[in-house]
Amino acid sequence: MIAADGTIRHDWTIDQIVAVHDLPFLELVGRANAVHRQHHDPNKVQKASLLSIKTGGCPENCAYCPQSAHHREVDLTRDRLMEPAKVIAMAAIAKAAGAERFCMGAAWRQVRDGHEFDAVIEMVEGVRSLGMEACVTLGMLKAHQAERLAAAGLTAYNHNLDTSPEFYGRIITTRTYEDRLDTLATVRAFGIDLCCGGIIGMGETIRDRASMLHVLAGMDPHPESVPVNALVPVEGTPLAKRPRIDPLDLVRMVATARLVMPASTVRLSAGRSALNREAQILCLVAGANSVFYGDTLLTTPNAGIGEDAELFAAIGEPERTCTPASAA
Ligand code: SAM
Ligand code: DTB
Ligand code: SF4
Repeated sequence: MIAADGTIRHDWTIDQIVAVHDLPFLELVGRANAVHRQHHDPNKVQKASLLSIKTGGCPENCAYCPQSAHHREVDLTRDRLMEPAKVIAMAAIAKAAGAERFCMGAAWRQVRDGHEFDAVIEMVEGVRSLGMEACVTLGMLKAHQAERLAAAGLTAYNHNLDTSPEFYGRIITTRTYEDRLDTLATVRAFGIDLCCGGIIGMGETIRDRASMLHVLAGMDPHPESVPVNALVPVEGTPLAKRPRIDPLDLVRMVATARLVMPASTVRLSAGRSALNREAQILCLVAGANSVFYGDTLLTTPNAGIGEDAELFAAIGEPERTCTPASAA
């Protein structure tokens, strides 16, 4: 049968990944949970906070994205790059609310040298000096820019494949899959962790989902972090009318990602606000071990902090339920 036994492998075939994905549901979740427990603390869920540091007006035409300048019908206010001091203050607030990682997103096609990139470097340094992990997603970047980000202490760079190589052309035509892979290789070359995943619910097949996981699992090492997003259909984008996915499809995707990349952090990302508490917990059982935390993602609503308090109370967060050192 399929050797999804927790061994780190880079030679998965698409057919094997489809076979894993299509296992009977309880078998799949059971196996994913067993592999998850081999590699991770089953009680630990990392909270990552997201902030859009530069919003809208992006020259790329990603069909799902409210920030693309091509989708003129979207109701979104463009915003210039935020001031570093403001961003760092927001990171401190997120830390106080329990976030361990702070992720900053800019609606850029690529990084350009100059005062804006200098400001991003200052943001990364500021977030790191708070003792938080820092992640940025800025589009494509060049070697000397990755080098500067690494020197600033950047923990991870987020750059998603979004979907399979086969389906990609139906979603984005302004940049190629190869461009994405080149950026990922550049990031890797400077020792920055990769945060790389994709979106389900855009009209792709199960084989497309497996094919995207095949590209990710073929990377050596695997991306340290793999965000699994469910499409948030936004009015005014070409994918606005896509139906929401069945939550159990998201569970299957999470479980499959866990089985083919046993040691990576699997992040339950966009689309969480459409899941009830129990569906989210099922994703955590199936191997997700991080969530985006905070009322908004980049431009769309996330699961609220209030609902998340209920979620975390239900699963019993060890670090919160233990007696704080100061009171011992
Ligand atoms: N411009 C940069 C880039 O694309 O590399 C960074 C920002 S971009 C918004 C980051 C990721 O958010 C995208 O790659 C995509 O996977 C995800 N995303 C954007 N809009 C989404 C939506 N409506 N639903 C789900 N995921 C979305
Ligand atoms: C990722 O994979 N998902 C996050 C983060 N990386 C940058 C972004 C989700 C964006 C959802 C749509 C929005 O809020 O604009
Ligand atoms: Fe631009 Fe990123 Fe949105 Fe694509 S996903 S339109 S690159 S902000």
